Amino acid sequence: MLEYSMLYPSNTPTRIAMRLDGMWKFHLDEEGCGSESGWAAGIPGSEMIPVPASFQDFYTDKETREFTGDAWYETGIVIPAAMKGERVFLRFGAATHRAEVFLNGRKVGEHEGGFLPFLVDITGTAAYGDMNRIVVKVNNELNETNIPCGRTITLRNGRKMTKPYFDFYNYSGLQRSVYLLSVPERSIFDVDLDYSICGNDAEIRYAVRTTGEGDVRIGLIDEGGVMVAEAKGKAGVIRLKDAHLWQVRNAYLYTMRITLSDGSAVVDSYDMEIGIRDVRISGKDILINGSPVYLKGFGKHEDSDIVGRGFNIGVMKRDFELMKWIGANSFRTSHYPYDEEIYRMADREGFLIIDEVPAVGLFESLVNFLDAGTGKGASSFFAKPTTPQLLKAHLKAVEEMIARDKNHPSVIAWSLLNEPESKDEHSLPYFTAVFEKARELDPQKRPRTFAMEVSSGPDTCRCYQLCDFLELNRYYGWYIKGGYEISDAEAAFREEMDRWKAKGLDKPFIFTEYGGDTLASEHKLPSVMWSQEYQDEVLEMQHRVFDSYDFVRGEQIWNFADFQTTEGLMRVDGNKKGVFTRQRQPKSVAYLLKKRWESLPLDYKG
Ligand code: GCB
Repeated sequence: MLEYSMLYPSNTPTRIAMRLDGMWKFHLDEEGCGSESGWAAGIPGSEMIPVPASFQDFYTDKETREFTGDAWYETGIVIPAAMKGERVFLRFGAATHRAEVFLNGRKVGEHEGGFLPFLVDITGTAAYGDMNRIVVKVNNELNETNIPCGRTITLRNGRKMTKPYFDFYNYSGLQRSVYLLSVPERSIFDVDLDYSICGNDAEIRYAVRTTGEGDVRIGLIDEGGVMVAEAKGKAGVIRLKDAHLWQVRNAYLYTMRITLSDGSAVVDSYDMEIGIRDVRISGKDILINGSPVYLKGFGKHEDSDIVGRGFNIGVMKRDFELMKWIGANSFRTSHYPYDEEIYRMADREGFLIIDEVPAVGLFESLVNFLDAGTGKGASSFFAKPTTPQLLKAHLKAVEEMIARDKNHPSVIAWSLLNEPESKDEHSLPYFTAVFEKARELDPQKRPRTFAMEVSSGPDTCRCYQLCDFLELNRYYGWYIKGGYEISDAEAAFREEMDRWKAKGLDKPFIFTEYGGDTLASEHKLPSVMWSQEYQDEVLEMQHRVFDSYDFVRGEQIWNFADFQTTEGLMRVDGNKKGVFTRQRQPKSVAYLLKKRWESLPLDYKG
């Protein structure tokens, strides 16, 4: 059980949530001496950097960009005297990949895992009505005991370097907002919600967890500001006549007002937007409110110029506008849970999210992630001395992700791993533990799945039966028989699909990755690989295959936009499989997708 509340930080009549974003002091610990040198009490130098942002792309020297080790951040805040008597926290949206937090020179908390929030209780350490110094040591090294997996090596010149087992740049730092948060001593800690829909009516089952006793009341307010239902007690059922359902690309959000009272005095009050909908899998159908949906959309990344993986509200807005323009209805948060603002926006815009835990790179690779697809990795990633620790970190990330995201109507499924080794005998117990954890923690029992690369095939994968629907990442026509061999690629693709079909699984399949790299600068007639013309041809072939199998119930192309990766022979300054450029302008394939997605009905094949 998490020791802190994962509720989104908002101001309410009883709570204060102050964003501490802005310019923070910053210092890279080149010598690895910060801790012994007392930087916890104040970091050296006068360098300033924006928070939130990745630190890598601001500077002009390569040593800073590629820095591996501890990056130290510092800021000063006056903690209002009015907060005394409340529970006071620092809340980090994410610190990649691990952090230690110090307040006025004293260590107040730490956290492992770079893509989920954590809180640090500073109630007893804060100087109220006075200046407080916050110092954060953020470490970006990769290993095999935390997710995502990779290695950290030391070059002959003594500098450290990360070798990710995954295909995105190891951006790091304080990449999401930091808050100073005060909540009452007795407060609302968590809420579980689950829905049943019956004709025009809905049933909302709720369970509120509090710290300390008190009377819990629930109010449900519609979009017009009218209180349409009320309930009393920590757990109960709200029956709503003529409920407005949250529908795909047609969202309706109620505000749920939760109060904790002592007699007539309200001790805590918290509002959150909820959407009434249910998600089920029935045979090959993915059902939202009982109606089949075909997923159209993207695997994405949080990635943009200059701020890297830092949350950028403008980029978020542009991305949603582009997804609406192209006729998409969904995305996967490949390969880690995104900033909370993105889920809130998806709730409003009616997008479906497959929420992915940062379990990527669980496939040892000799060069980097590319070997994963060739099956060259070690045969037992899940039987190493480090496996128990890895599993512990993985389960904790699942717990944090579900605690954070379970009440977003947009979140329809949990993707619990991306492209792991799923072929050896040791994978099954590991996967089973992860899948069971997700089932246990999710009040809505949403579908669970993991994304499979090509060597996890119908005859080799030992774990696909755990999935409520299958996610396939397939690059026929790109990594497999690209260019003039594309006709053989199609044949090989169909052979694989026929083998899946022969299994008679009666489950939906989603393509969570397909496509091919394309340089926005290249046109060639006739096509060659990397030209925009070839990207169109690959997609046409892949779509033709999807359309031939009725159990394919969704397509999320890789990737929404070009994104940064580690430099190497396979990547021309990043992965160029974007439908849009990194600057969010369309490649020609965007028009092909727009035409297709606008013409496919929502219940395609349903
Ligand atoms: C994959 C990975 C993704 C890569 C992609 C590619 O299978 O899941 O992270 O970026 O392939 O472009 O190779």
